[in-house]
Amino acid sequence: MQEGTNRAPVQEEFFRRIGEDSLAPLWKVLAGLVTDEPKTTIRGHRWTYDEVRPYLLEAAELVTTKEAERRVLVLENPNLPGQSRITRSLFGGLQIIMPNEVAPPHRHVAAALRFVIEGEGAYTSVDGERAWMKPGDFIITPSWTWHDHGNHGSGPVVWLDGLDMHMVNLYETSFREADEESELHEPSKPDGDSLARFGSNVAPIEHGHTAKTSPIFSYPYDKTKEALLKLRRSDEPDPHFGFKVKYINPLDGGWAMPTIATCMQHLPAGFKTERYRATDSTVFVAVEGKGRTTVGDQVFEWGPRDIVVVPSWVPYQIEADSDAFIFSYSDRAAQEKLGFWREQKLKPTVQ
Ligand code: GTQ
Repeated sequence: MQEGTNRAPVQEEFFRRIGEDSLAPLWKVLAGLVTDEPKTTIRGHRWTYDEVRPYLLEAAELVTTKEAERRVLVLENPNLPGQSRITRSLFGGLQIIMPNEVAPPHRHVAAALRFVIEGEGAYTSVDGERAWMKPGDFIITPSWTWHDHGNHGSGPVVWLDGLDMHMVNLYETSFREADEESELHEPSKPDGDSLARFGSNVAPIEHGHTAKTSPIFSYPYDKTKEALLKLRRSDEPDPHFGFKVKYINPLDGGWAMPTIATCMQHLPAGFKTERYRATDSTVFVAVEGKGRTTVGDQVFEWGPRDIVVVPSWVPYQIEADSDAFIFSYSDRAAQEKLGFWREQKLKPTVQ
């Protein structure tokens, strides 16, 4: 048919007819499917711990861990309400467990990270080994491992959960199992067993660890902080990262988890990173220090325990007013494996 004639009614009728046979014209949707650059559906956002903590304590009054299974307040990206997403691909939530409570054992294909925010005396158990939690610790629950949590301390314990279930669900590969028989699994291994086997740059000669996740599942904060402070003694800060380390799987040097990338970063007081962007929308949690993060045209002030999310491909800068330690997680580990991940180190803007 010639261009210029009014083809709209004929086209509409055609679309309707092919629609009945489960067909659709690509040319109507192509630009939205294959975009020139990332068109993020999430928004930058900050949750201050001061505003969330009272809700967590209220939740602890309202529902038991037994009823809730996991007593978590989901950090919902304000652009994606009701979807339990902090970024497009990742879940974020704050879990609270009160003294003498347990969260019962289950396992699922989705993997979780725990980043400890407040309190001491709680453990998370992974396939029979307990990791005792301290603020700043990064702990992994690998895919399909039994896990339960408990609090032997005298106050509430709160941690940030990061899960990859949206990736699992994208591929429609979710399985889950709960142990209806028992409220908790008694430890079958001594505390610190994984760190003893794999945490000293050695591994048992026939260790048999074939899982894709690091055999170390607890990365204590004091060790990570010490590594960063040692870097600071001998190196200049990187203009875009300050001092930044990635949590690695000691068996292959890759990311500690197969889907989720995790890092800890140190910015000395007064340091401001240069503009940077990458395709992995990222969740940042301040452990120590105060400062602000500029995300496109948004500015978020943060202090200890505050959480900031930065969308894919939006330039951002982090500025520290006092010595800062910042944990972060994103889907970069998955993106790299698929060949999707890109970054751009932007030049300083001329004033
Ligand atoms: O602790 O097992 O935040 O299964 C969401 C789903 C935590 C957990 C969450 C979970 C868990």
